[in-house]
Amino acid sequence: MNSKGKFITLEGGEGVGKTTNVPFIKDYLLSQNIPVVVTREPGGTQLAEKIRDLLLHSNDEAVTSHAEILLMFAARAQHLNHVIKPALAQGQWVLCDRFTDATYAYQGGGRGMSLEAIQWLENFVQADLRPDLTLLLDVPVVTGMARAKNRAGQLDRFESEQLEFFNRVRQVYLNQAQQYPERIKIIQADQALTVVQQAIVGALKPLLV
Ligand code: T5A
Repeated sequence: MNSKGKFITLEGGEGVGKTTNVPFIKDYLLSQNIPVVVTREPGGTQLAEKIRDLLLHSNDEAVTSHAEILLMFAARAQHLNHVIKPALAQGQWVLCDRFTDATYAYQGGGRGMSLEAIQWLENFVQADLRPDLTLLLDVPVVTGMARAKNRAGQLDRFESEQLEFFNRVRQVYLNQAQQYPERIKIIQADQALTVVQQAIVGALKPLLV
């Protein structure tokens, strides 16, 4: 019997509904008697959360694209070794709000960093660890941006980017889904929440057998 847990990631551009759906997915897995650890990137450990704060709210000094991507992977290395790998090894499932597909989309698509460089860092930091399932919540960029803007609070460093940036982010996500159709399932997220959640359950079910 394979006692290793499954690794599920949730991806998509701004305001697609990841945070909204995390508790729903957690409750669904618990209702199936599956122990689940919920976490997020960047973040998930004390040090990685400090890096998150630097990445999202550093406004005093321009953050270079190289510094940004290296900080993303530094946080990821901490998170993998202190949270994700131990949980999976104990047979727990891990539900992570964003992971390396976000680096391809934001740093690769958004910032224009080389996808080969990202792939190299992915292999360096993760070795062969990849998610078992990625739920890519997809909405038109204008819809996601409008949703994010309607939320209370200030926009962070990424949310303050322009439409073109998010179009490139979305395009790389869709390219990733085309490249890895077995792992990445696209969920049409510009529908009523109940419809979105039905689609999420449909994508989760094959993992439960
Ligand atoms: N990042 C991250 C990188 O650049 N590289 C990386 O490698 C990684 C890991 C992290 C930032 O870091 C960047 C990307 C991000 O910019 P974050 O907090 O994880 O930030 O991500 P955000 O996208 O900023 O999170 P948001 O909270 O903006 O988006 P969510 O979580 O997708 O959206 P959510 O659930 O808050 O929903 C937004 C609004 O829409 C409503 C909700 O009620 C909410 O008001 N909504 C719906 N409305 C109608 N119909 C539906 N079906 C709805 N679903 C949700």
